[in-house]
Amino acid sequence: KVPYVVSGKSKVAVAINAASKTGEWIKSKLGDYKQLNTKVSSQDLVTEVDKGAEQMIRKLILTYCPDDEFLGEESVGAGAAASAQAINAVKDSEYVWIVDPIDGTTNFVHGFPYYCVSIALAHKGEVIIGVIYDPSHDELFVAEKGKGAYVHGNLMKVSQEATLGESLVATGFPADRGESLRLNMSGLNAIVPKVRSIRNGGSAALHLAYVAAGRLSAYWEIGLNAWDLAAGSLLVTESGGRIGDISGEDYHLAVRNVLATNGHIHQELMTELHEAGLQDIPAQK
Ligand code: 2AM
Ligand code: CA
Ligand code: CA
Ligand code: CA
Repeated sequence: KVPYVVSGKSKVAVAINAASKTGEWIKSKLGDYKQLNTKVSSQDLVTEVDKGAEQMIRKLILTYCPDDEFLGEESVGAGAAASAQAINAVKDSEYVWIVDPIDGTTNFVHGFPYYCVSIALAHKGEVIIGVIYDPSHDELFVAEKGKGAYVHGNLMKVSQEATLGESLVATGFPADRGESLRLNMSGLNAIVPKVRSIRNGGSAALHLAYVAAGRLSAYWEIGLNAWDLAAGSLLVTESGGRIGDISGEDYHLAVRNVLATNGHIHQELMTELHEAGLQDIPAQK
């Protein structure tokens, strides 16, 4: 059974079908793959399912949109330099699909049900479609620029919390064990005592979808890539939230250090993070 297959050949229909079909296939491979490989460290995992899922999405999309460009995580070399170069090459493209076949591979590997397929379409550097599918919970998140963001067809709206004290926030721990981790721990130290509670689900894209759905008040993380953030960025803005670089810069495809909130607590959380040393984050290797 493949849920949410929609008819039509619009780009959003193509994205939805690719995300839901591939998500179901990924779920069917839980605990059933032969090889677990690491990229740059034992924290940086990749399986044959990540690669198979990316191939599946590429084929599903390019069959219907043969003139569009395609950027997938598993086709880019490891490390920040390779991903910066990959984004630079497509940021002015007419149409480019930016895809994370499994966001939350560590969760997938451990059977922790919090991972997703993330598919974005950017037009001349601006994200115009964002689709995220979470097969464990059978949740499909869809946003189109100017048309709102939906989960299960229901319009999403960010949460109303206006202070950190009443907020549930999320972060992620960087795979880079050097300065990025030290900075993140400094941020955690500062924020944990000020908020209602904190979560690390382990999927950047799902954290953004949860901010959009009003389930999280905010999310920040250091050292991410375009495929982690592109689809979720549109979910957040189309549901009334705010997303940008922790430094305060507006969101664009090359943002790596993300702060996404319901809007109301954006400034307060950003100020706290800056005071904790996250104002100018050095570039990762
Ligand atoms: P992934 O599962 O697609 O690799 C969790 O904190 C987030 O960090 C996830 O979105 C995860 O995406 C991403 N991530 C994991 N390893 C990473 C690495 N080595 N560099 C950058 N991001 C990473
Ligand atoms: Ca990865
Ligand atoms: Ca990812
Ligand atoms: Ca991935």
